[in-house]
Amino acid sequence: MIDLHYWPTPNSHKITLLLEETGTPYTVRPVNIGTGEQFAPEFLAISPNNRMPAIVDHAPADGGAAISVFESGAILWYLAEKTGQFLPSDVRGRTTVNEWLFWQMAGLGPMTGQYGHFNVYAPEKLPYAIDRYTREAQRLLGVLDRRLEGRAFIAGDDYSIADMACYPWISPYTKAPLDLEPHANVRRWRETIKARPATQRAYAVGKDPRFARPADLTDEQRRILFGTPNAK
Ligand SMILES: N[C@@H](CCC(=O)N[C@@H](CS)C(=O)NCC(=O)O)C(=O)O
Repeated sequence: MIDLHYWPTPNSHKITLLLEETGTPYTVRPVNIGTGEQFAPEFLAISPNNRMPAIVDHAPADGGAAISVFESGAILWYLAEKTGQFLPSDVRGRTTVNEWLFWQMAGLGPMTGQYGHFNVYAPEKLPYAIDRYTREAQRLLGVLDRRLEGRAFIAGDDYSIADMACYPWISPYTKAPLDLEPHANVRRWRETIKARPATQRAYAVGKDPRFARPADLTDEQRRILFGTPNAK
C-alpha cells in the first residue's frame, strides 16, 4: 500500500493522475500546507524540503523496509518503474520521457508557479515580475506546443509520466488564467487528457470536504507559505 502525503495542488495532482491510471491502491494522508503541517517533524522525516507531495511505499519491489520518496518528479519515476507503466522500456523512449519530466520540474512548474505567485498571491502587483513570468510561461507553453505538433502526447503515441507532470501546470490559476489561444496543440492535448476517466478521478480526490479552504489566503497562511514579513 502507498501512503500519499497530499494537499490538492498541481504537484500533488501529478501523483493522483498516475496512481489512478495504474489502479495502484493508495491512502491519502492530508498535509494542510496552510496550517504548517509540512513542518511537522514526522513529515520532514520523509520530505526534508517541507513540501508535499511525498509517498511512502510500504511494499517496495525489493521486499524490504518501506521506501519514502519526495519531489513529484522522483515520485512519478518511482511509481512508473514499480508498475511498469507510462514509462517506455526502450532507451530512446525512456530518455525522451526523462528529458520532458526534467523540463517540467525545472522549467514549466517553477516558472508558472512564480507567474501565479506574482499575479495571485503577492501583496503588491509588481509589473516587472508579472511581465517577466508571463513571458517565461508563454515561452514554455510555446516550447510544449511545438513539441506536440504532430504528436498525440509529449513522448509520441503513448501517454506517459511526462504528460502527467505537465498537465496540472497548464494554466492552473483560475484567478489568473494563462492565454492558451496561441497554443492550439497544447489545447488539444489538454482536452484529451482531461477527458480520461483517471484524470477525472484524480481531480475528484481534491474535492473532498477535508480539503475545503477559504477562497483567499489569510495573513496567517501567507506567513506560513511565503514567510511574508508583514503578515501577522
Ligand atoms: N519540487 C517540488 C515542489 C513541491 C511544492 O512546491 N509543493 C508546494 C505546494 S504545490 C508545497 O508543499 N508548499 C508548502 C510550502 O510552501 O511550505 C515537487 O515537485 O514536489
